[in-house]
Amino acid sequence: MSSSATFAATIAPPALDELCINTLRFLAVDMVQKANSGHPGLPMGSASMAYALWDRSLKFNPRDPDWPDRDRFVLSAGHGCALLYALLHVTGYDLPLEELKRFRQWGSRTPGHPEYGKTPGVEATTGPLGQGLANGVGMAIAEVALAARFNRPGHRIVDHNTYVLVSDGDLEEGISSEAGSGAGHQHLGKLIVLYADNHITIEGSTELTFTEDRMARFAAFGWHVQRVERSNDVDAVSLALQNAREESGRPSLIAVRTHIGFGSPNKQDTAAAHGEALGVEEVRLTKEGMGWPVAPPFHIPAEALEHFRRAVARGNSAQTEWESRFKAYGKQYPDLAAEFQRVIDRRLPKDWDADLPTFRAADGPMATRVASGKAIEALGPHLPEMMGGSADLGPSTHTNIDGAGNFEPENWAGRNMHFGIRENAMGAILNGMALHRGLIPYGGTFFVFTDYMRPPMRLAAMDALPVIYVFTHDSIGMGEDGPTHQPVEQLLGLRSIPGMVVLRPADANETVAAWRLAVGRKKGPVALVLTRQGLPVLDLVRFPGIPAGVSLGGYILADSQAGDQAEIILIATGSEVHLALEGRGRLAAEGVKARVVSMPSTNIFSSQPDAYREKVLPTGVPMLVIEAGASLGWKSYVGAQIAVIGVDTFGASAPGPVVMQHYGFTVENVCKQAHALLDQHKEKGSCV
Ligand SMILES: Cc1ncc(C[n+]2csc(CCOP(=O)(O)OP(=O)(O)O)c2C)c(N)n1
Repeated sequence: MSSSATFAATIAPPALDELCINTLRFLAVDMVQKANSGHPGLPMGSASMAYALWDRSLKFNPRDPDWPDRDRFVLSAGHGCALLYALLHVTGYDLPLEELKRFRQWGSRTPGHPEYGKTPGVEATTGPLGQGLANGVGMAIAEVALAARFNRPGHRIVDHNTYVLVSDGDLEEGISSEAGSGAGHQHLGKLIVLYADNHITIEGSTELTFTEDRMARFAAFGWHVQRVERSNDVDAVSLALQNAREESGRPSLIAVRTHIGFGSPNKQDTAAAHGEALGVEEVRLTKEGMGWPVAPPFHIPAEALEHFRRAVARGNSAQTEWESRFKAYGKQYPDLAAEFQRVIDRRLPKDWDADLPTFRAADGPMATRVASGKAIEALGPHLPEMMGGSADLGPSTHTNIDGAGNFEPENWAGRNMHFGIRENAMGAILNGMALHRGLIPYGGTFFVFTDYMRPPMRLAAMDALPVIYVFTHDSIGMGEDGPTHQPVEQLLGLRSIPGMVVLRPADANETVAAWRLAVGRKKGPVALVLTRQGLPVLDLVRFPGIPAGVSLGGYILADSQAGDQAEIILIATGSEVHLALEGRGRLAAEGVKARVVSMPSTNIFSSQPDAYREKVLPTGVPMLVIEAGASLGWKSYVGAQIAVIGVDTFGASAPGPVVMQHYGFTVENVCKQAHALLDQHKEKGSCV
C-alpha cells in the first residue's frame, strides 16, 4: 500500500470540526475586513472542504515545507488566498498571526494573491485563473516521472498526490480544457481537483455564462468525477477524496456544491460576497448568526488551534517515516539515492556539458533550431532530469531527445513530451514541473505562438522558475507562412518581462553557448529564440569570443580594423549578425571603421557592469541596430545616437529572403543607414 494512502489523521468529533471550519472562515473574514480588500466569499464557502482535505488527507509537514515527498496543494483560485493563509497559520507553518493581520499590506507575507517564495507552504503563484490547475497537472506529471525513474520494488520513495482547489473561473478559462484533456490522456490518477461549485462569479450567477455540464466535460476528458452536494459534510468530502485516491488510473474532479459567503445573512450566494470586505455590520451579523464572538477579531479557539496543530506532529512523523524509508533505499541503491538528492537540489552532474558540440564554418549553413536540436541531443544523456517537448511542432522545433522515449501512460519514464496543441497549458505544465523540482523542463513552439503562452511565461519569471523555452521560426525570415506566423513584437514583449532571459543566438556556436547558459541558470526562465532558416556558422577559430560573449549577453564579435576606434557600431541579434558582418566589410571598403556587436541577450547585457557595457558600446559612438523585430525599445536602450533597421508592421507572406529584403535587411541598406547616421552625427558633432 502506498504511503500516501496510509497517511491518517485523528478524526475530530463533528462539533470540533465545525469549530475548526468556522475558525478558518472567520480568520479569512477578519483578514479581508481589516485590509478592507480581498475576497471573503470563496474562503467562507470552501473552508469546509479545504478543512476536510488538510485535516484528513493532505500529507504535509508545516516544519519542513520543502520535504520532497509531501503532497502538493495548489489554490488555483488564488483570489481566495485568505483561506490558504489561515490554513498555513493554524496548522503551524512559519506564518504568525501578525502576518494574517497584515494581509495585502506592504512587505507582508500575505500578499493579495499567493506568491511562490513569499509565504512558506505556498506551492505556486496563483491568481490568473486556470493557471494553478495546469500547474497541478505539471506537478502530477513530475511525480509520476520521478516515481518511474527512482522507485524500485519495495521502495516507493516518490509517492504523493497533487491536490488543486479550483473555482468556476478556473474551469471557464480555456486552459482548463487544455490541461484537463492532457491530464486525462496521461491517466494522472494522483491528481485530485476540488471544485468550489458555488454558481457565482463576479458578474452574478453562472447561469449568465457557464451552463455546460462540467462533470460530463471532465468525464469526457477521461477523468473520474464525483459530486458532493453538501460542502459542510466533512465526512462526505473525505469519502470523495478517499475514492479519488483509490482511483489510480484517472485524475479526479470532485465538484462540491459550496455557497459563496457561507453564513453571511445578506451576502451568501450572491456576487456581493465575492470580492470585497463584508462590511462591519455584515461581519457582526455573520458572526452572531454562527455563534462566533464578534470581538476581538482574529479569534482562534484554543481547542481548534490544538486540533489544527496536530498537523505538526503528524507531518513530522510522516516525514521521519519517509526519511527512514529513504535511508533504506539509499543502502540498497546508493547511486540512485544520491541522484535523487542531486536532482531535487537542482545540482548539475559533473561533465554535464562535455558532449556539447562545436561547429565549424564548413558545417554551415545551419539553422539555429537545428543546432539547438543537436545541443539537446548532447545534453540529454548527461541530464536525465531534462524532460520536455513541443506543442505538436517537434519536427520543426527539434526538441526531441533521441532514444529517451515518449512520456505516456504506458511509459512515464519517457522524457519526450507531446503537449498537444496547447501552448497555454504547456507553459503552465512546465511551471508545475519546475515547481515540483527534480526535473529540467523545456518546451517549444513557433515564436509567434508565445502569444498563446504568455500568462504562464510571466508567472515563470515571477516565480524565478528554471524553465527553458525553445522558440523557432523567429522572425519574418521564416518566410512563406506570412504575417500570422511571422513574429515581430514578440522579442520586445518577452524582453519586457522582468526576469525573463531572452537569447537570440546568431549561429550554431552561439546556440550551443545559449543552451549552456540556460541549463546553468538555476533561477528564472530562459527563452531561446531560433531561426528556421540556415545561417553561416561563425567559426570559433575566427571568433573565439563567442562562448564567453554569449554569457555576457552582448560582446564585440568583430572590431574595427587595426584596433582603431570604431566610427560606428553595428549591433545585431540572431540572423542579422551576419548582415552586420557583411555591412562591416562593405563599410571598411568605403573607408568607414565599423564594429560589430552581437547581442544575443539584451537582458543579460543590461545586467553587466557599466565598465563592460561602456567598453562594448562606448558613449558617443553612433550605433545602428539591425534586428528583424519591433524597433521600439532599442532607442531607449542604447542611447540617443542610434538608428534601427527593424520591423514595425506585420511582415508579409513570401519567401524569407524576399521579405527580409523588402524590410531593408540588405547590406546596401545597412551601409546607407550607417552613412546617414554618421552624417547626422557629424552635423551634430559629438554629443558626449
Ligand atoms: C485570467 C483571469 N481573468 C480574470 C480574473 C479576475 N477574476 C478574479 S476572480 C474572478 C471570477 C470569480 O468567480 P469564481 O472563479 O467563481 O470565484 P468565486 O466567485 O467563487 O470566488 C475573476 C473574473 C482573474 N483573476 N484571472
